[in-house]
Amino acid sequence: MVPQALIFDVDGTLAETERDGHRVAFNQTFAAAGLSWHWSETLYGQLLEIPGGKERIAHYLDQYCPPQDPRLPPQADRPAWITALHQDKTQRYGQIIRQGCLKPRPGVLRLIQEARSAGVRLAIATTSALPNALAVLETALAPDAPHWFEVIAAGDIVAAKKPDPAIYHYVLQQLQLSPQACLVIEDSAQGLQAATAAGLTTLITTNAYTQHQDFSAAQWVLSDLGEPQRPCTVIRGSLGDPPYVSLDRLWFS
Ligand code: XBP
Ligand code: MG
Repeated sequence: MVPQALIFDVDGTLAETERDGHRVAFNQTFAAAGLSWHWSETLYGQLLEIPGGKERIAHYLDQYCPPQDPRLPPQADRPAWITALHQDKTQRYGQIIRQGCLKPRPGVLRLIQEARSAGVRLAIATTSALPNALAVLETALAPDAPHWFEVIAAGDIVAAKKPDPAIYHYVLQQLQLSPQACLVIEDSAQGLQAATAAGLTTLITTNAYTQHQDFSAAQWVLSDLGEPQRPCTVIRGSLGDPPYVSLDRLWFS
């Protein structure tokens, strides 16, 4: 059947936001806080295995910083310190996204418009903080794009982030739909794991940071959603010829 709702991930799926958006904002925050931390493009690829900005900072602190570094706050004060760093990063990320010319990934806007015209419901499920998700929707899609989505589930709205399925359970509950009625569009293995654990079918569009991940549980694995005049590369699943994603091609059982 054709899905009754499409549930989109944000970072890496709607737009390429990680390398030149989130990463840059983290580095600006670290510099402004007087920290000598710098997340290179390569290191950031490894850190992306930890979804969530606060969780990523905490992981970096644990794994890459000497425990007794006198420049760092004592252990008991670290959660609040990380929250403050992350708030600063969120502000900087919003500025970067709103200044820049963030483009949606190929086929994203077309598929969303097609869904809106056909009455297919739309939702967002992202690990990123809500202000960051809204900045991407408004900048990459359209200023009123947040209103296109019935549910925008972001960041700390659930206690456990992807790969935990909580965010997808939350979206399904808000939509009052069964997992069989919805299709998820994701870019990462953590996102796929979360969606699959919630019983959802997933279409993956890969990107430079995720292309080597294990997507064997996905129904489709594509380079991007493609356009009729600019087909995508199909890595898994059948899509028709020329390959690009449109609603009538998203049949699944
Ligand atoms: C991607 C993430 C996020 C961002 C950072 O989310 O893992 O943590 O990298 O955003 P998704 P925050 O792919 O689920 O959209 O700093 O706001 O957490
Ligand atoms: Mg993503």
